[in-house]
Amino acid sequence: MSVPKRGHAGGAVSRLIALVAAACFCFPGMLSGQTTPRVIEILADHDSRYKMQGLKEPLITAKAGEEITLRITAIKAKNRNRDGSIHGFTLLRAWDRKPVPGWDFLLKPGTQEFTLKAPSEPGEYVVVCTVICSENHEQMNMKFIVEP
Ligand SMILES: [Cu+2]
Repeated sequence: MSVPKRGHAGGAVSRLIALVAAACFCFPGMLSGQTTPRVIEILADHDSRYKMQGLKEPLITAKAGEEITLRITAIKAKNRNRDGSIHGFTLLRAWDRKPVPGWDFLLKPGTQEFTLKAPSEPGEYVVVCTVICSENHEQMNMKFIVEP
């Protein structure tokens, strides 16, 4: 009686599967082409200004459709909304002031994160505050450039 010897081949296959599984587990981004979204830190400050560390004028730059994480820290100016929001963060297309769907946030005191995709249309955008946070509310805005 001869028993078919499939042990070797089976072992090799299962070792390969284990290796691929380990690689997927350890480097999911490498295999799927994904990366962790870039984190962009923004301060929505008590003087009704957006600020970004190291920049004289705050400016967000992203590739069209790039996934980014906004980490926004909000500090109260003078006024808050009835719902407790102290600043807003709404993205408009600079050329026609149309809001970008999904890019409309009310900020509570403290730090909050939003992960989302940059607009797919390259061009100049503007972030505006939507809470009447102080008498300087109107100047609370910042540029957002979407690169092709
Ligand atoms: Cu504001």
